Amino acid sequence: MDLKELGWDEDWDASFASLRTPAVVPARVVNEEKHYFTVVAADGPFLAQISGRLLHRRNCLAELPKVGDWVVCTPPTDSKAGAICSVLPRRTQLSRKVTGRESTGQVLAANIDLSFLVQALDETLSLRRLERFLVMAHEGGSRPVVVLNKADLCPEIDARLAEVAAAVGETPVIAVSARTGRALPRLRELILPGATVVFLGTSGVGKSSLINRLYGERIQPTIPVRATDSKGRHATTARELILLPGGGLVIDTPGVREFHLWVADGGLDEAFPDIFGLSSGCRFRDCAHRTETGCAVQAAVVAGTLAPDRHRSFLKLQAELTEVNAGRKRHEYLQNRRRTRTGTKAYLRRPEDPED
Ligand SMILES: Nc1nc2c(ncn2[C@@H]2O[C@H](COP(=O)(O)OP(=O)(O)OP(=O)(O)O)[C@@H](O)[C@H]2O)c(=O)[nH]1
Ligand SMILES: [Mg+2]
Ligand SMILES: [Zn+2]
Repeated sequence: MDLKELGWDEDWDASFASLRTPAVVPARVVNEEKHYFTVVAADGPFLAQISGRLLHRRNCLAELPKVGDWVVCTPPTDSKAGAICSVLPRRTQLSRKVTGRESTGQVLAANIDLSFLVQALDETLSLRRLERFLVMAHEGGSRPVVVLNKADLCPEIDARLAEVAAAVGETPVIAVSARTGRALPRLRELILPGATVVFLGTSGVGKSSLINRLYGERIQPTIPVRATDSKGRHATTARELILLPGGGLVIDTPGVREFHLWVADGGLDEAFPDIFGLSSGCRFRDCAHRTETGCAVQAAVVAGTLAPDRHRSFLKLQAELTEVNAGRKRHEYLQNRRRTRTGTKAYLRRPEDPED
């Protein structure tokens, strides 16, 4: 297998150089089970476990290998299982806040070039949810594309497209149908050889159906949505990196129902370019666009040039991020204190991976 097909390039080579020994190989994580990872190296796939050293050395859960990571491995032998010794620094990643836990981030996938934000063109379509996914994609460094699936179910595609386009600014929006094949060649063209594309969206929007169509075979299971509310039933249960015939890599993910954002620095501005653009007219540089005087964003809402919903949505996400950032600082402070007291022991637990 040519590693280039999996996305390997000169920069990865440079990042691997200092870790290179005759005993190790670079490989990409394609699948994650409870205690095993499937990785693919030049000689093919094998199962690997996290080495004890890596488990000890890491500072937080986010540093453990995830689907899409490039890792340094010792391949399995007759007497020993394969082991992941290190994770090469990620170029991009998708993270969310772990549900039910105070302030830890969970990396969903690593080294993503494009994020397909998939929604269905039915009553489940939600601009608010789309905005949230947009912030997440931008924040992690991947380029988003909005994919509106099930176009065959929608009698007024152009109107819905216009609504969505207005909410996502420059982000490309494509209406497709996994059922009829509409616009699938356009979708396929976006997935360049060696590039990694993640499919994100709630359960039932048709992520796996689209991947099956792109692959040309039914490789991922799909389940019909509930007739009453068009909601899915979690057909996909694990994230998985898939090499498409003809090149390009896609990651299928289980539907996320609700998620909280995790540490966005620039993601919010990029997901709301209209508000970002307006903010240069605010009187205060650090204007929060809430109650400040001389706020150009509030003025635009009053003048009717910015939708009140969009403003509200921005404020909500901004508040969430402020809280996440504060929580994260608190958490890091406490962790550092605890680590100096108890060594690494408390951190050896494996993360459970709640999928909602
Ligand atoms: N009408 C119509 N139905 C579709 C289309 N794409 C997918 N479906 C149906 O929607 C249902 C859910 O599709 P899946 O591909 O399982 O959805 P998913 O996003 O992978 O869902 P999870 O794996 O649960 O996150 C299946 O019954 C599909 O046949 C489409 O373009 N049009
Ligand atoms: Mg699926
Ligand atoms: Zn303002």
